[in-house]
Amino acid sequence: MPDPMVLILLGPPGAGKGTQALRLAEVSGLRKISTGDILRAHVAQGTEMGVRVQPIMERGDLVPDALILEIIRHELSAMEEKRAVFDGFPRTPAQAEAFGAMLSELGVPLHAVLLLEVNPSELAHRLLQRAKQEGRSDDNEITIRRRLQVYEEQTRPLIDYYRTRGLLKPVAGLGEVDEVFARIQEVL
Ligand code: B4P
Repeated sequence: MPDPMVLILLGPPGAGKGTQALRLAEVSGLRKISTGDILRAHVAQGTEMGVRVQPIMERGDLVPDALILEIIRHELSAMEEKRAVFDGFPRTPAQAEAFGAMLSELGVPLHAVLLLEVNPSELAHRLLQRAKQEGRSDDNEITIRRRLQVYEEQTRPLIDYYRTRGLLKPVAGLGEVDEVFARIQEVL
């Protein structure tokens, strides 16, 4: 069985985390775990959790840490081979701390944290484009502004958190999807 391995994709909304996580999963055989996708599936299915998180996501706020950690614990325990790329998780210092503890308990190393860097005007442009294509309910101007603010306040501290642990690998997120992916492969 291949060795356990975990990667994290960090970056503001619209930086390309979901897009690049999919690529990584395709070429490396890592499983893509996107907390955003899991939450949206709950909303679409109208589960108890979905009903609870829908208004939070539509405002552009973060879902409570306890709920997210419950999802992650469940995902990790269901995986036979602990090899995954996490897209959009962790997003707060509390999530990062708890995730670190979970991984140590399981003996799974955190290989790297890829930080996708994209300027705010390009982020807004991408999300508004996606709104036209996919009609995601949190891709509207007001919510996008809130999501970017939440990123600055709650998620940006993770950059230093992982940098001080020697795990942070910044990647320029501008350019074609293929170009960004090539940069990711280079830093890995
Ligand atoms: P997410 O689903 O994680 O949404 P996101 O941050 O907007 O990133 P996403 O992965 O979708 O977009 P991407 O950058 O790939 O979160 C949604 C909500 O769920 C959060 O607001 C929160 O409420 C909740 N949530 C999720 N995780 C949570 C957690 N851990 N804790 C608490 N709450 C949580 O791409 C954006 C667009 O750019 C796409 O249309 C893509 O096609 C395009 N794009 C990508 N790369 C490009 C490139 N190189 N050039 C041009 N366009 C590109």
